[in-house]
Amino acid sequence: AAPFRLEDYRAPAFTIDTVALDFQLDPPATRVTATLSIRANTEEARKGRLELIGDEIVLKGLKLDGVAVPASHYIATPSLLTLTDVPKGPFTLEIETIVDPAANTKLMGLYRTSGTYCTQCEAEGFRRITYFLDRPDVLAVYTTRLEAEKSDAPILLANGNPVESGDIPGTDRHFAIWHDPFPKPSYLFAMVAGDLGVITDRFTTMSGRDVELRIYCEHGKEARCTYAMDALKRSMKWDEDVFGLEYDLDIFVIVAVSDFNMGAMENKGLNVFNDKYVLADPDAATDADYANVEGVIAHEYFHNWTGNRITCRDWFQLCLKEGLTVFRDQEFSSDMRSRAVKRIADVRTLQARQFPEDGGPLAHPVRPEIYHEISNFYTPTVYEKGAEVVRMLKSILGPDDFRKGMDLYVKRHDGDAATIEDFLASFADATGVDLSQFKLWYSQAGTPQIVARGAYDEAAKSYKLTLTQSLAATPGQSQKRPMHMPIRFGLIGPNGDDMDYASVSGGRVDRDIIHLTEASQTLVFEGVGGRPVPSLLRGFSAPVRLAIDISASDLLFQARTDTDPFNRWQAVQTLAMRNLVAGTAEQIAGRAPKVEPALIDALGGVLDNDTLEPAFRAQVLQLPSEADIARELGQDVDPEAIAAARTALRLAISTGLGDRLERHYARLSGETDFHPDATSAGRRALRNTLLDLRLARRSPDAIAAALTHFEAATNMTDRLAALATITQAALPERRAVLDAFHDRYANDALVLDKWLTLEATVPAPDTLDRVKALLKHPSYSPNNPNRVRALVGSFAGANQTQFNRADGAGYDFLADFALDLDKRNPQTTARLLVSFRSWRALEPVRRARAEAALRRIAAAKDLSPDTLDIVTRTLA
Ligand code: DPP
Ligand code: ZN
Repeated sequence: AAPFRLEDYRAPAFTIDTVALDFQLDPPATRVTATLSIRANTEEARKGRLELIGDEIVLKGLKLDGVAVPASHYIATPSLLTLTDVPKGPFTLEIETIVDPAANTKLMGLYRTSGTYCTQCEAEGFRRITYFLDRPDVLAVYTTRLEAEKSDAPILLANGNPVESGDIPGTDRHFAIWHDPFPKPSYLFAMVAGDLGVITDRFTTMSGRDVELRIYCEHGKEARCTYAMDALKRSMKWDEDVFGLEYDLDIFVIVAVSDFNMGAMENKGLNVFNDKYVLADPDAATDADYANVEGVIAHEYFHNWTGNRITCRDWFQLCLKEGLTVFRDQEFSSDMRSRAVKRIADVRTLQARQFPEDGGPLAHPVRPEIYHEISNFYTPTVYEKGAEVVRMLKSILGPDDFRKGMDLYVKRHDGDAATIEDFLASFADATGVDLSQFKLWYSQAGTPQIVARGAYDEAAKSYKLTLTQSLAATPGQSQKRPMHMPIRFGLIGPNGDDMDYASVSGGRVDRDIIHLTEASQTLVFEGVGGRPVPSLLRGFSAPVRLAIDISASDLLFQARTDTDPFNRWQAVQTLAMRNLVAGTAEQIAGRAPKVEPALIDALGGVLDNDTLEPAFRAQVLQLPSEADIARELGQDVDPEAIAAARTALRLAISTGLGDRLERHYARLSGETDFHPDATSAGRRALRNTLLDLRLARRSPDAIAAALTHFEAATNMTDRLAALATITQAALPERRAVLDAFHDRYANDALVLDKWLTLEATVPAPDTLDRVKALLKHPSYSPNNPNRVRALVGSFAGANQTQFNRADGAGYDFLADFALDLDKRNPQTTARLLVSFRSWRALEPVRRARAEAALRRIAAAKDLSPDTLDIVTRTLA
């Protein structure tokens, strides 16, 4: 099929003002009647040809202005309804279709999950319910009527406010009518019907509007929804306080379901969530789970303005809502928790997920300009790099002007389907700042590299800093232009404080921001009192790779003194990465690894520094991952050598820090009550990190300590941390603890996902066989995306040595698995195959085996468009 291109965008020829939907719910045969009020927009449209999109649609009836349309006046295929003779003036079209929710394993459109009817329409699911102008720039007012058997679906929900409900006399059926007064695109439509438990609450908005809040879940799980409700109320308050944005309906509903392709969905007034981002209690959820629930609840709620009230003109603009909303949820979590620790965690995610995408065959701009299958563009680039671009905008403008731009954007575009041009124009017009060069961040793919060189002239008291930016070619883009990059910085003086300077030339510097705009710029700072240690890219102020010629002793100094906590963490990571890269080369050459003593000093200094918050110290003590090292190397990657180097360094650090690990661990012990707040979570994180580092020695006492930690744990965070430590060390004791864990949680699918993940990520040669065996385990379910991701997704995405086995068995397994799953759930299949994205960076033997597996998938008949697209681009 031909690709979609941004440059081909045309405004819709027809407008749909209102949509009335009637669902007669029945598991194998739900009857949907859609009544659309339509009018032509263009002269061309007034000629009478109307095309509505469908996907696997079974048409049962078609009426225009109440009269059946003659067969000679339309052509209906499962994917397209063409009417050849519609009126020039406004008209009403009534479309009757039959849907089989029970057979819908794609989980797009209307489907059943654990007996509940639910919908997922983003991006292109609505066309699986009825024929429609299924594109985000067609905004209509929806009224939804649901009718079902009372016993099958006592709860009937749709977008908007409830209007009416009641029994159908003489039957065991009932109905409910919902009306959403805000015009919206079809991707934001939702309905849910089922037998569900609920918790309720209320929120009074800043203008005094009383809003009813409800969270629905499976019966018996209500108590696990209270944290999500608390997070929702905090999100509503925060958006008022920070952005002045208020909720707009009488009711806000969240439904947790167990079968869901995405994390969650921001349908207007009726958010549908993957239950892993709603349910949390101390016995079943880790601190990370709590943080994710808080972040995703906030994210979907924030979409009510950035996504729903202002939506996207077309799917090329996906980052307009996603990048901005990720930025907003990151800021929310930073305000709720520790800003420094949140920033480190977000940058770790960005580097682990987005950098490899940007550096491989799937690289695409934050705003793509071409796609075959939009489902494959819900990517870390659109989301996480999209958020970084908004963050840079705020750094360039400053917080006050950023807020002015946001206010203007909302004022100007409320009710619109907008573009990135509209978004940037709001900021440019509100502040007078020229953002034309900045806009390149939306169109140029790839991670820029900045090379920094500094020189201090003692006699002249001047410091010269040369910054050079470059950007490698990416698919479809060979030539790149220099971008506008905000480089937050400080010049650290001998006593650890940032030094003042008298003047600077060679570029624009605002407060602590260098505006790098040229390919290369030399800034000369005059009146600098002593030789500075440059602290660049503070807070990771731009999503780039920074190469800086800085000595180990200066990094150690920076780790001790930098006023920017992010760069203190970064200094230690840089030291560790240098060790790990050198160590990998030594493994390959068969030489003994050498450990930089400055690294042990830096780690020990942070560990012992009680002025630093525990969560931050835990982040510093966690070394770069095997995947991080592979990315840093960039070519001829040998995952075994990397793993060996990392194990050796962990042993050296564990030995070097000695009994300080035990001492700090003991000091943090003794807490029994569980509180999910960030401070308590931070103490658990540090204690669990210390346990893990100690086990790097694999001594009998360290093993005993890990087993005791597992047995004595009073919450999931500690229990899972011990289990992860034991399994990651591939200790023989792992079998017994994994089995004990499984049996304890045998009826809790979300916890069993953690178990599946641990099983799949053991770095041992028998893991692949274990994964294959688990595919037949009763606790696994082949059609549930969470189970698939927990087992197969973790194996392919998080087990570097075993997925990348030199014999290619890991790749062959993923290919077989994907070819089978593709028949049932293409979206989840395509997502799994992203694990192949860095295949070209592997050493030659593995590279050849990965390529063979990819080519085998590509050659298969009847691939879904999703999978065909990913595999084709990965091989290109
Ligand atoms: N539901 C997904 C998200 O919120 C897609 N919009 O990111
Ligand atoms: Zn989103």
